Order: sequence, then structure tokens, then C-alpha cells
Amino acid sequence: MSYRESLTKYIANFVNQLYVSGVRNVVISPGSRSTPLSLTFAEYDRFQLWVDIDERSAAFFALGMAKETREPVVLVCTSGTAAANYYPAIIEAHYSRIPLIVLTADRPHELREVGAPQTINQLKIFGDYPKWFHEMALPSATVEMLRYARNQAKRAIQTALRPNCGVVHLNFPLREPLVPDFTLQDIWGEEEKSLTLRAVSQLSQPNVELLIDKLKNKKRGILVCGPQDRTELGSAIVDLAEAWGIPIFADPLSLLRNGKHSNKWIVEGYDAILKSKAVRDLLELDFIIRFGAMPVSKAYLQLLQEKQGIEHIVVEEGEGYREPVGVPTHFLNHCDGVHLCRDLASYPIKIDEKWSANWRKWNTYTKEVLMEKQDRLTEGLAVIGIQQTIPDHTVLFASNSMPIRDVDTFWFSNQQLVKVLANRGANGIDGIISTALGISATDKHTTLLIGDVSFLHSLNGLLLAKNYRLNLTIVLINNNGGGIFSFLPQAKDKSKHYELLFGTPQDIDIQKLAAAYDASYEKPENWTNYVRALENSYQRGGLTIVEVETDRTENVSWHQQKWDLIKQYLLHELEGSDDVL
Ligand SMILES: Cc1ncc(C[n+]2csc(CCOP(=O)(O)OP(=O)(O)O)c2C)c(N)n1
Repeated sequence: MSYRESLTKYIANFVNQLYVSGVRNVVISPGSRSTPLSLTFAEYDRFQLWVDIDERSAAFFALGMAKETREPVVLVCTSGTAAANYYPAIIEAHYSRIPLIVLTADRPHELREVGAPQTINQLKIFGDYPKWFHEMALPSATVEMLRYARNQAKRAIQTALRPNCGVVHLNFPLREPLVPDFTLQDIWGEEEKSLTLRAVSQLSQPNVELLIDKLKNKKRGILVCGPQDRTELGSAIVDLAEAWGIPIFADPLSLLRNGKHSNKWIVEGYDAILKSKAVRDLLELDFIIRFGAMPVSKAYLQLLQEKQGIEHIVVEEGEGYREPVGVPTHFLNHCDGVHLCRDLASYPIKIDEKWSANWRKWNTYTKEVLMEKQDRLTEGLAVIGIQQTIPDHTVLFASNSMPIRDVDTFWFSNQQLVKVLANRGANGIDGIISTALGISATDKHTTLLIGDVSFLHSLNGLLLAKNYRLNLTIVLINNNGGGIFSFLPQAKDKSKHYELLFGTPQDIDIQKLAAAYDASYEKPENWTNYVRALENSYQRGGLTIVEVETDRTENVSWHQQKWDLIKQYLLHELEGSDDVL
């Protein structure tokens, strides 16, 4: 058998098995060494292929698709630094537990470390971030080696999807000639359809009772739901809250702030409520049960830091140690949250009714303060405008820095069928546009809320919007620099280095950029025009950039004013009461 025939059958069997195992989307960046892979994916004709010339953007695009579909997405690139450009998205996928299959083409062994062009050490190039790295064998088409190729494909998918979901990296040494021969017969081989079944992990009855015992006589509890991606877990938490009459701190990425479920126990204003240390000091908290990752809110983290004596229970659907403040914690590993909620709901835990009623009252007041409208646009109002106009069955993607924090503060619980997503694994401001476009590529019109620095950082992603005519509404908060740093101490003394090192204004004309990418562009000056611009973008589809110009210093005082009002109200409530809460 010729080398070309072996190459063709080996890669074709591998590709065919990826499809059989459930892969539907493949993101390819151009290059020569990856020719056997990219041509075979194209020839197979059943994948949705996406081509992106920038590997950093391609990897974030794949991440966005996998985030929304929760199915593994395949990445293909050539040898050399192409692979290294995948690194940031691989880190994000690792920490946010997103399944990705990374296929890198490489020179064969005889061409490594001998000065061959475009050859770097690709073995374990992504360190410990992938769950599994494997250097594939050189192509061969014996029965055993075709079975091997299929098995690696199947195992890659299984591994990426097994909790915690994550990244698999397969490196392919490939010799020339690199062009497969698709005129050959029977290249795709026999499909392997054996089952992969997963058992559900449920706490035993004695273990549930052990947990309940820890909560005996604890009357002031909170359920917390951080970032997580199971709708059914959200509903189970709501049912548990109803059974116990206990408040829920719902992170914007918990899937709990939107949807048809009851929002009676949802406290979405907890970040604003907990901002003041004086307020936190007056709260006597007994226990927390947390589902999902750590919430976005820094005030929540501070609360935890200060309440070391509480019973703190963290539920991990997979495994992990996501407890950054060092509070003594009961970890429930490999524990299905839905079953746990049902099990716990059958025990009559007595929550202090006043405690729960107060949280609902404080939340209502906090929302009133935060919702207050004015005609002049602010960064908070930009979020409220999106919530008012965004259509059902679409996604809001919040960039890091202030956008996700503003969404935490100003995205109130509602009945809308809208999903809120963000890259909170590593909190990078890189690849944001491409991640949002990856979500949009799953047929969901996506609204991206982003600051100007993150926008310019990930600008290359816009090529995907242009080339694939994807539906993306970008709300670009342009405060000409990194607004988040204005909340830091170094901003206060107006140090002479501040603008150079933190403010970093770039003075870019966004309208000209929009034109380069064929995007519709609007720059509303007030609330009414802003809402209209958003509505127009949803009706029109395609790529729209809505630029909202704000001022970094004014933004800080606007936020501070709201927090002060809320603090004064709460101190009055808590200090005026005979009960210590
Ligand atoms: C890849 C990466 N580089 C740097 C940072 C540090 N960083 C956090 S926020 C920020 C500024 C973001 O500015 P912008 O996107 O305009 O949002 P704003 O702060 O104005 O809300 C930077 C540089 C980061 N998180 N990720």
C-alpha cells in the first residue's frame, strides 16, 4: 500500500469517527502541514466548517460554540506558532470546563529539532491544561492502525465530555506527500458505534443526613448559585428555595436570573447590598450552600472571607476546589446538584422567616435604586436598555472588566428566555468578540456588551462576522480606556503615570472600523435613541456596532452614588431593628 493510501485511510477513519462520536463543528485555520486533516474534513461533507485565518480568534470562536452547545468543537491548525496561538482559549476552556478537541499538525520526528522550517516543540505545548495529550502515530492503514485511529477519535470525545469537561490535544506527525487521494475506494472505514454511558452521582441517604445534621438549628441560610450551565439545576434550586423559604443569591451566569421559573426567592441585588463592610458586619449568617463556580461578585467573596464561622457547603458536579478565601468548607464532589436539591427539600429545615422576608424587601429597594432611568446614557443604563429590548431565544455575552460587573448589578431577574454568558474561567479580555461570534454561529442572535479596550484587543474576530454574515449586536461602551481601573486606589491621587499605565486611551474612530467590517453603526446620544438603535439591530440582523460614549470618572461617581443610597437604607434598616440579622 502506498504512503498516500495509508495517509488517506488513516485520517479518513479518524475524521469519520469524530462525526460518529458527535462532532458537528470544525474550525480550521489555513496552513500546509495540516493539509491531510483540513482536506479530509472538507471532503467528508457532513461537518459545518468554519475557516478563520487567526488561530487565537479561531480557538475562542470554537470555545463560544462549545459553550453554547455543550458539545465538543474541533480545532485544526498547522505546525509552528499557529498552535501556540490557541493557548489563551485553551486556558479559558480548562477553567470554564468547555469541551474542545485540538488537532495540531506537526513535522514527522526526523524533521524535529534539526532546523526544519516552521517546526517547534509541540509535545505538551499546552502544559497541563488539556485533560489528555496524545502524540498520534504516523499514518498507517493496517487493520490495527485504522482501529487505533478510530479509538483515539472516540476516546478524545469521551475524555473532553467526562466531568469536568475540558480540552484534548492530539498532535499529528505528518510526512509529505500531504494531499490525500479521495479517488480511492472505501476510505472512511467501518463506523464504531459502541455506547458511552454515564452514571449519575447521588449522595447516599446517610450522607444527606450528615449534611442536614450540620444545618440543625441554623436559621439564617443562603443558597448561592454561581456560573453553571444546566437549566435543570436552576429549576431544582428554585424548588429547594421554595421548600425551605430560603433566599437565593443568583449570579448573572447561573441561568437563574432569566426564565419562566418563580423568582420569589431570587436576590439578584446581593452585590450592591453587600458592598459596604458596615452592612456585612451587621449580618449574622449561619450557612451557605453554593452550586456552580464562585460568583462574579467581589462583595460576596468579601462576605465569605469575613464569615469564617459559618457552615459552608460547596456542591461540585465534577471535581474541584473552588474555594478561594480559605473558609472551612464541606465539599460535595461528583455530586449531581439536581438530585441533591430534591433530597434536601424533603427535610424540614426551619429558616428564620424574618431573615428571608428582609432579603426580599432589601432586594426590592435595591432594584428600585438601580433601575432609576434618566435620559443621559450611563454604563448601567446600557445594560437596562439591552434587557428591555433583547429578543427571546437569544444570548447576551458580557465581556470581562466592567461589562460583566454591570450585568451583575443591572440585569434583573425576569421571565425572558435569554441566556447570559461570559468567559469567567480566566477573566481575560482577549478573544471576546470571537467567543461571542462562536455563540452566534449556533444560530443565536448574540448581543455583546464590551468595553473599548477589550473590543480593540479582540478586533480580528470581526472577520468571522463579515465572512459568515453572523448576527451580532455589539454594545460598545467607549470610555476611551480601561474604566475598571478608575475604581482602584491608584486612580484617586491622579498619579502622573495613571493614564499611561492604566487608563490607556487609544483614541480610535470606531465608525471607521465599523465600515471596514461592513457593520451597521449607530452612536445614540440618549436613552430613547439607544433603545431604538438596539431594536433596529435586532430587526435588521447581521453585524451592528452601537457605540455608547461614557466618561470614566463620571462612571465611578454614578456607581458610587447608587451604592451610597443603598448602604444608607440598609444601615437604617439593620441598625434601626432590634434584631441583629
Ligand atoms: C488578556 C488580558 N489582558 C489584560 C487584562 C487586564 N485587564 C482587565 S480589565 C482591563 C481593561 C479593560 O478595558 P475595557 O475593555 O475598555 O473595559 P472597561 O474597564 O472600560 O469596562 C484590562 C487591561 C485581562 N483581564 N486580560
